[in-house]
Amino acid sequence: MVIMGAGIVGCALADELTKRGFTDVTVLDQAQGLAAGGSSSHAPGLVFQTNSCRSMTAFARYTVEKYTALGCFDQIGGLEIATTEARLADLSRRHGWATSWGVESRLVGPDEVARLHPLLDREQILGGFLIPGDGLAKPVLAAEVQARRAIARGARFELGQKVVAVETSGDHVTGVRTETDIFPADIVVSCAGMWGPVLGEMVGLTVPLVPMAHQYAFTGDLPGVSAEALARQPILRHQEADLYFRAHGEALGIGAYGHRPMPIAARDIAGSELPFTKEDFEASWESAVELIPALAEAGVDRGFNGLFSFTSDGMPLLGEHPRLGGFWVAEAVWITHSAGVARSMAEWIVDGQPELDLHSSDLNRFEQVQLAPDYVLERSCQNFVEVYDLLHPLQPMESPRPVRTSPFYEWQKDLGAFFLEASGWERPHWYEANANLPEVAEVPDRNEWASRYWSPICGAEALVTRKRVAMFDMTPLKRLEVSGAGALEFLQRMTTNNLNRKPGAVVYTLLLDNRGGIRSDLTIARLDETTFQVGANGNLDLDWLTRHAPDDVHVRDITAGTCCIGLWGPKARDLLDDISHTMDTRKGYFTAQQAFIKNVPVTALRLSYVGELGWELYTTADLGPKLWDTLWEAGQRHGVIAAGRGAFNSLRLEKGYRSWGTDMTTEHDPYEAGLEFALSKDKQFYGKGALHGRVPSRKLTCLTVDDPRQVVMGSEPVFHQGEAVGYVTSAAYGYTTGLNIAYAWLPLGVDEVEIEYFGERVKARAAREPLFDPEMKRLRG
Ligand code: FFO
Repeated sequence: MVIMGAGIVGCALADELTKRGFTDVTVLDQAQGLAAGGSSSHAPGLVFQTNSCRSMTAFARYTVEKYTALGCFDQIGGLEIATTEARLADLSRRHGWATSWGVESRLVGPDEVARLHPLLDREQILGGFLIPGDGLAKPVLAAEVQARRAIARGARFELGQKVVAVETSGDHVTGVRTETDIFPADIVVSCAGMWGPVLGEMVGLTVPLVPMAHQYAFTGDLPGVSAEALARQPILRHQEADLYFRAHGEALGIGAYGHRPMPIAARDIAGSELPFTKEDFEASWESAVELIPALAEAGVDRGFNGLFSFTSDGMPLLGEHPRLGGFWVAEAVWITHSAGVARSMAEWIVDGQPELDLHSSDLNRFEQVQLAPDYVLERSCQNFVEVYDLLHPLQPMESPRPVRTSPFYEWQKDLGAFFLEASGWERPHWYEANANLPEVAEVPDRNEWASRYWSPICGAEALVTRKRVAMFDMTPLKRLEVSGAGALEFLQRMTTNNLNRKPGAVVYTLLLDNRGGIRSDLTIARLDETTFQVGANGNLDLDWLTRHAPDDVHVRDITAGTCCIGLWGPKARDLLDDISHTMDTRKGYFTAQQAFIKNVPVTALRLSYVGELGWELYTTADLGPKLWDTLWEAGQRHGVIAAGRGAFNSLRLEKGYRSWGTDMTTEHDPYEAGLEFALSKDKQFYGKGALHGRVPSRKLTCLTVDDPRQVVMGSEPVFHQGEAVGYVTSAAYGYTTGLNIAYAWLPLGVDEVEIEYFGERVKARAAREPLFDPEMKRLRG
């Protein structure tokens, strides 16, 4: 194996791999030293573990644990402060994440903040969030220590070796060529940090990261403060001013994100420390002095603009090249996550599957449009700007938008759609045209946070769906066509349920990994003997199936060329009977048929994620407008409405349908997730062996929250008898049932719980699911 890059990620990975007995490792770097020349060389080493993302927090926890054990970490604590009410509320939300993800932390009052950090102007402080386990990593030392451990186990480090090419044969790597040597290898891991795009280009791989300069300044010595006293103060974040602080002897280091984004193309990087641009620091300095008045006297001694990697969604890039076997990437990784990422990468490479769910860091998570250089640049800059912003979980990026629109977009705009974006798609969340529905008045009010990116219209749309009929745009749902002589055998091997049914059958089934974890849940329609239409969850499904497909099977992404309307509600059949003579609307639940709806040929799947009678109606994109128009016109006498994602999410939770990536991931098996009904006993399938003898100790649990106004958003910690025992996955108010629903991962047998929400404990209790229509009268009607 060759690792390209001896920064902190490359060194940590060499350590983790050799620890697992994988000792034939060579680490190359263009620089003459370890952690020299790249981002690791200048990283100030602050490790704040708390992150909205579970796996990111897990990466950071391991980094703290490991570097502490290796003597490369000062656990002096991390302190985040609030000077506004909004930020204070946000700190309690962050405290919730830390609790959910198992990081000890507490909220502290202004006096304690002042005691912990006496330099702060006490008057401005409303409160703080203290994480005792946070602190300072020593990046260069950590790289050296881990490299030494790897070397002791047989790894080689070849410094001053600049990679000029990656050698390949067929669709696999065979080695790495440097300016002077060739290093044969079956596995090549690019840990080149912000040079990742350059190395990716050598193998036709887009590595969608953007190197950006970020300002770091050293103050002069602070008057009357000892280095010992400063060294005891926790690392500090003042997110409202985009600032962070640490001690350097008798001075402070100040990191600033408040300035304009300063991106640079990877191929143009000469050194990773650019000259300090003083004018960009002025506003940050003012804020710093305001918070820490003693800085006025200390002044700025020097600074630099340090380069490091940003991505379009703020997450790392981990995984294997989609088309070149053996070429792996672990980039856009900060010091904070370095050891954790390395551990997961080593598990992935050695065992075939990491223990943590990495879908949100997966290199292959992006849609093609999200790899456009302009998109990557604009979103990454936006991420830089927002890095410390107080972000609502539903808050979308404003540009570039719109990127992907369905064929129904013009109608949606006419109906006053409120759009949010996912995977580049514009998705209506509700339609202002529905504001006059009398049902709007039935929708209960909710707390301020939960009312953002929401409207009571969502509730009215949900109610009308259950009473009459609604059109949902399902175009963004990832669709694959799997075809060829070996298609059935292939899908039988890859998925858990039995697909050997007659053409016209639809099956709900799972993709598992080799540890029995859930990689995805799919609906698969057998259209003819050798053609299957797969309803999937995203690009990772395409990637996974493509990787495993034999030569006689074709896996094709048909999402963009097709479109889909979910026509659901008790009147759906009447509506279609009025306009289609070729469609058999009595054909059973979970069946597929091809038919014409007036002039439009459709593939109709009788299933519904919202739990109502109806069909997903697919046609080609060119016929999308005609399909919408036809259904809309015919629907008028049945009181049809267009309905958005807000209603959709509430309806599916009432029906207990899981959403992959939120409710369950590779960290969960089908028994825990309540999906054992999708496992076939009669066949072998990928991951089946790993399920043998599993006894679940936790369960995805349906909770109802007592207070209807406290609609939680997901990731909140759940307490049982005063102890944090789990966390919320998804939640929504159920408009038909009148129940405030939250799903949570909890130990078996836990009943009465409390959810911590903005620092308050909200009572909730386990409920028998599904909450709506357990007899399936609607769907089978
Ligand atoms: N594919 C399609 N066509 N439609 C979808 O809504 C979705 N999904 C994901 C990905 N693929 C899709 C899958 N999630 C059910 C539950 C979850 C789903 C899809 C469907 C469902 O109807 N479950 C029935 C199964 C009954 C049976 O097996 O016969 C049930 O549990 O009652 C949207 O996210």
